[in-house]
Amino acid sequence: MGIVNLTPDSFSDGGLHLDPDTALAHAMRLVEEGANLLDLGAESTRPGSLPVATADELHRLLPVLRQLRPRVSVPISVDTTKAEVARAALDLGADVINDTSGVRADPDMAAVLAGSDCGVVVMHMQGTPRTMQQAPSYDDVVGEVAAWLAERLLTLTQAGIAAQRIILDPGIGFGKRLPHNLALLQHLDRLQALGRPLLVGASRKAFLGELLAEPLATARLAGDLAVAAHARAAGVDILRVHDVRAVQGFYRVLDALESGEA
Ligand code: HH2
Repeated sequence: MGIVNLTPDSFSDGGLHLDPDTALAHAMRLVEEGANLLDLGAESTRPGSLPVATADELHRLLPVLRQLRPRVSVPISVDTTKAEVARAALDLGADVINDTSGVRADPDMAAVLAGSDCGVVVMHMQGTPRTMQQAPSYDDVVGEVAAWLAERLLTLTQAGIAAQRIILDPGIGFGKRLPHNLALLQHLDRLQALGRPLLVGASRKAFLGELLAEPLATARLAGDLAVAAHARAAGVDILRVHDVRAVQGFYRVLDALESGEA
């Protein structure tokens, strides 16, 4: 899953693709580089960020989605927690709604999703983006995230969203400190036991910056590749990344090394 941020303030690439033509070119480049799925986001969820007005989110998203949809054949996901944005995106041909609130932020979201046949990413977050990194706390992070995702799965299927449409995501970096992120990545099998595909998004995130002693988000590729290797070995279904070209190249070389063919 290649990330296309249409925001002025995303933590690693805010402002780079604000102009619709630049965003479109970026999205199409990610597909050329091997993205099998695109994720368009018009609201940053970085730690400390505040919600964006619906009109602003629509204004950033719709012109790009409208132009992109007929130009690429890969599925398009839209990263939003707002029912109105999801509805407009689905009308323009989005295939997946990626809701970082786990379909909790907007009381109308579940009904919009139930009325469509789109894929739905349900992500775990402790708190809200504004406050989530102030004091994340768990007794048993893996158990609590697994139980939370299981509860969301049940509630959403009862709301008319078939389980087969749902993808689960531990929400790396969303109300989690370094040990929490590591524990979740080390025990992905406990989340896979819920029986749904798993999405992992760790690209350029702060915990990698801590491990690498690298304050610059765009300089954390070594961490992204380590997560890519780990996720592949763990059988993660969707890896959400900024650097599609590097991750696809990394996988191609691993394929060659592991193929047994000389
Ligand atoms: N991470 C970010 C945004 N959306 N969605 C899912 N499902 N999983 C994630 O881990 C995830 C996500 C944060 O990354 P980014 O989009 O680069 O930053 P920002 O929220 O600042 O735009």
